[in-house]
Amino acid sequence: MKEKLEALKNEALAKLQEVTDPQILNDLRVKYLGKKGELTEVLRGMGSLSAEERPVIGQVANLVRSAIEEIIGAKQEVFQQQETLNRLQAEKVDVTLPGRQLQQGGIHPLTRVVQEIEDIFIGMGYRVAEGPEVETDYYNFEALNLPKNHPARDMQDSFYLTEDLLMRTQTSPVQIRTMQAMNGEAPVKIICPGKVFRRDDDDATHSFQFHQIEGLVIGRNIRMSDLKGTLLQFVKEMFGANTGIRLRPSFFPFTEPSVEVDVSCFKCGGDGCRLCKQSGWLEILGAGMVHPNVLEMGGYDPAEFSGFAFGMGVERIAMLKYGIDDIRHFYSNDMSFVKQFKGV
Ligand code: 2NM
Repeated sequence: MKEKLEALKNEALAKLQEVTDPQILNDLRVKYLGKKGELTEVLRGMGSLSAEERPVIGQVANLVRSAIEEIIGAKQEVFQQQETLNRLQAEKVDVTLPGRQLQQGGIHPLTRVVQEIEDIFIGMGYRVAEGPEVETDYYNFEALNLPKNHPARDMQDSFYLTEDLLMRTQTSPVQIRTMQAMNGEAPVKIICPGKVFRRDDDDATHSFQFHQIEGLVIGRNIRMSDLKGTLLQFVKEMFGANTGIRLRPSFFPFTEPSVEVDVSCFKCGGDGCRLCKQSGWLEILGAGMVHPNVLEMGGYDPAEFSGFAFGMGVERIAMLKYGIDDIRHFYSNDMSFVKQFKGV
């Protein structure tokens, strides 16, 4: 029996020594050490041994078992290390490869200018109000004191959707809606940014769709000097502390009196240059004291309340500020145009 065990050990060790595959290793483990394995098979014969022989053979059997277990253990260790190495190799990352290129976005110049203007007026206590781009004739014209026969109401100049609905031609309808929603409460201090639409042929300085920001203040004893001081403060924050303004008489149906507001050229400081066409001034705002009829339609008694309003074109300001020579650049989705403004 001892010889049998020795033979079993030698055979097992020889075979195990050569194993290169974990699956075969496991098969051999079952073959020799398993419940129905060859060692168990040999030990089954122990019953026929004498009392003196039994412990001796038992010891040999244990040595055989541990010798086989040891080599299996050692092999398992090697296989595991190999597997780890293989996995590391397979998962290897070349950290020197160039990274995936991320496109850096930028804020569109129109958005930038709108945000800048909003921030300045928010800093002066204004709220931002928004409203629909499709308007009724009433809010877009009637409530703004544009009489039925006014040339601006010509079908040729606006995008009419029905007899009564059109794309708003200015953002002032938002101001009428806000006034009415206030139920005669004062003060009102709002700016209304947004898209407006005019039926125009596009060229370098005209677009059928552009952006406006209009402002409105209503209260008791609001005067022309409040308008002047407000706009002066605005242009100083927008174009620099040395900027001045100049008011020229003008006409709008919704304000009386009305003014055009020029800003001293922020490029030459008023000396005259190409940007201001040698005049030293840039025309960027329209403004005036809110017409009594408009106050009334907004729900304010003109005997008790007064107000000022102003409006400016966002594209025009952006074009002056960034030296853009064609309004169509804003809408062309040309990456090389937009890219110039990233990080600006
Ligand atoms: C401008 C110029 C002058 C204006 C007037 C109003 C309202 F709603 F109060 F009547 N909103 N905006 C206004 C006045 C707009 O844009 C050049």
